[in-house]
Amino acid sequence: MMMMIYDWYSGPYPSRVRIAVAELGLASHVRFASVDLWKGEHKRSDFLAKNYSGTLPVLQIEDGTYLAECTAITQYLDALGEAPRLTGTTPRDKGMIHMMNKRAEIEFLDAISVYFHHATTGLGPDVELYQNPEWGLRMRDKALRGARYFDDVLKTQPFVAGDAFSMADITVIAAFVFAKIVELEIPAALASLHAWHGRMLERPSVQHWEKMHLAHEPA
Ligand code: GTS
Repeated sequence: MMMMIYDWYSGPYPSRVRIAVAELGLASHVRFASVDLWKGEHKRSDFLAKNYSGTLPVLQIEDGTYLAECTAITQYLDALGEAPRLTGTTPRDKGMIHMMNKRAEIEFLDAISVYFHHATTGLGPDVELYQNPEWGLRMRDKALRGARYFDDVLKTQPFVAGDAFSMADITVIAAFVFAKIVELEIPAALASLHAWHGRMLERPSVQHWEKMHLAHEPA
């Protein structure tokens, strides 16, 4: 089985799928094709034909089908194994992971993304055709509220969706990746969130992602 992932090596959303691939031991089954966000390659018609939304990453599976949306891609990859490891097995866990993953997107990761695209120079004037700085700043505040929420969650449980590592943890890891890029400081007072993040950075999948990422960085 061979699959293709269209992404950009340093992107926070792409990191979600790269970490999922590493968690699931699927690295030998994927190849990567680079789509340069900074040149706006994701908004060109050839890419839009693969993903209507013009976002990365996109997974192309063996029959040629394109799958976009990190959550959908992660669910697909997780379903390839004998037992799901990132998206839950019982109805309760599946529901809880889906909810917490969606919260991690809406309240944290997506909010940072909107801040980046609207209240900073984002991908530059050739790509950012409409910016609303006030909305961007509102979303920065929302992201910080989200960080406080996840800190509360992690005071009483070891992982974002409960007792086990899941796709929801990966989404919050990606929020930290994006926060670093936009220099959004996650307050040190959020001790449970930072302690959780420290544990996440020790996971082989996250370390593998870091290594792949550094390998691409210009010297
Ligand atoms: N909901 C999508 C998903 O979960 O896959 C969002 C994907 C997304 O926003 N990807 C970013 C993108 O394509 C990539 S990155 O910023 O994380 O590198 N952004 C480009 C744009 O113009 O919005």
